[in-house]
Amino acid sequence: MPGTDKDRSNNQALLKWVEDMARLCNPDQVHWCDGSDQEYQRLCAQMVEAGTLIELNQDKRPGCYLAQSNPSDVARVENRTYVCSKDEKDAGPTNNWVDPAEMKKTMNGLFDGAMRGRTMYVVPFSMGPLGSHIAHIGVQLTDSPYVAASMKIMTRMGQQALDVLGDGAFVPCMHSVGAPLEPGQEDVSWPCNETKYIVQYPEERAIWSYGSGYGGNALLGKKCFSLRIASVMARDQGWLAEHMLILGLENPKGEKTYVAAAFPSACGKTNLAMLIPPEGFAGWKVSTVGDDIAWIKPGEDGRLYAINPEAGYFGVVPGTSSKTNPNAMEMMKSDTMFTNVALTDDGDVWWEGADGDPPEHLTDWKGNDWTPASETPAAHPNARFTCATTKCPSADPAWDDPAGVPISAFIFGGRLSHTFPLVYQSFDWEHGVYMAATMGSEATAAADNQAAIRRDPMAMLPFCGYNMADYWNHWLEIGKGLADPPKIFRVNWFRKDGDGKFIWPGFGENMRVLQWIVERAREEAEAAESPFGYQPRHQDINWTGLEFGAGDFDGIMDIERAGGAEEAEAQKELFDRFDDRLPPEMEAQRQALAERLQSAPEVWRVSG
Ligand code: SAT
Ligand code: MN
Repeated sequence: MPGTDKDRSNNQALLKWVEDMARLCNPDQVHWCDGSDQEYQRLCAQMVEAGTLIELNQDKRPGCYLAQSNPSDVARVENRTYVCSKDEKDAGPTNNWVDPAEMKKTMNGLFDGAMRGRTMYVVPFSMGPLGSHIAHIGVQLTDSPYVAASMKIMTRMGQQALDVLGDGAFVPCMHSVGAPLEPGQEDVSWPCNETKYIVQYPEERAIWSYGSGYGGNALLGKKCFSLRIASVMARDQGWLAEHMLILGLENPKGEKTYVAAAFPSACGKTNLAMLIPPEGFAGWKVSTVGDDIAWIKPGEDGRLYAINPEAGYFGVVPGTSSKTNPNAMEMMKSDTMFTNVALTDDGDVWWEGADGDPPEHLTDWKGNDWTPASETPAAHPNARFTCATTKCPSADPAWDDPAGVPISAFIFGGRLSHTFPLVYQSFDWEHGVYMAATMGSEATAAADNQAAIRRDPMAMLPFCGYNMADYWNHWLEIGKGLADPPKIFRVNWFRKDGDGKFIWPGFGENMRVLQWIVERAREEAEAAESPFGYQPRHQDINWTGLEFGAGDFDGIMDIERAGGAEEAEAQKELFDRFDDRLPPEMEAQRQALAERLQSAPEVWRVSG
């Protein structure tokens, strides 16, 4: 019987599931992935043969490949993503919902025979360090060799995961590109289907994904498991599954502080996770535990401990250069899978925002000729690199520590051109949860200072696997149980001046803000009290190596009473969506902000 492999696992539930799914999907063969380097090499060679991968110039990019996806399959599809809880109210107003019984009928229909002519890969993986008490095991069944190979880079994948699993429970992750082959039918380089479904069943802790081979739609350990399903597990088990990077910051005295930070997409999370401090920060060291997801659990000492469930990066490539992210540039030199960047004539890769001038001629991500005169970008804006954490020059020594790292601060950031200061700290945990719940970004980077804010609570809008209001309540509950809760901060790198120009230089200079955050977390730095929270004064920030006077600082830190009041009012729209599920603490915090603003000066300035 295809699918039974007694040598690989004795887990009866797993063996039965693989057998049942093979019967449903009807693949030509079943391959249990062992996760070895040889297996990865074989998968890549086979994909080069099939035209899915281009082997890059091995002198310039050893161990690197390029995949060019179907132009209809280039990013996560949020409008095709479903949280199918039994009760629609449990999915909440921010998720797409379909009754699970109905969705299962649809899925069974779509998956029936979906893998004909293909191999079904059994991909066992651990999210988190093998055997960690914070980690969990998943098994993905997929008919995409690109996904199987990517999972080897992105997770602890293979036999070790089965060994840790033993006869325990795993999250079943079903995946098909939805492109069965009839006998004799020739394959295409990037099979996928116009019809796409990314389905989570939170009560069963199961995932079914159909029709896409790209990123978070297909690498099911990432957003589907580590955020949507894990957030539900975390709610039930008393921990947190968050869309956060994890950063280690060591001061010149050798004292290390770990922080976790949540930003919506396209706010430079990977760059911040690999930040190199500017000159003037001699003795400071920044290290990377993770760039996208954090699983965070209370420890016996009353602190929170975080692991990065992933083992690799799936980072946006366009815009990456020696200026914006030297560490990522270093990683991409070898052993990297690129997707949807452009190909140079000598078998190297190129993207918008790369170092130097664009070459005279390229093959763009769609396979067409491209020159600097072309009107379309050479690389897709969501082009990605997939690379193992072991290759990250700034990898923290504890990135794979099963115990996790202690978190001293949470940072929440949006992309906001007005109203919000560069940085401020919450008065306490409850106020911090409210600050995180109301975060957002402007829908467009409009210069007119009028753009509406798209709310993205905790940067979890597309990733929370249950009712967002219940999730806020879970955050409140977690805080109550902590003897030493992390301090909570909001940051905004994107404030603009009257001429529509960014005030803050960003990138490595964000280190100045991080230093203040670390010192606040360690109770070593001072602050002024504003209507929003605690804010640094000019003299509280390390300015070595940067000209940024007290006047400039006022411009990025001040709070206009009218703008603040408008914001407090606008937040009501968000809260009203949740009816009786909204924790009363959230509305009380909103009203308290409105009251503080009422008695504030027209413009509150940090310089007094
Ligand atoms: O495609 S992913 O979900 O992995 C990346 C992202 O959209 O944040
Ligand atoms: Mn992300």
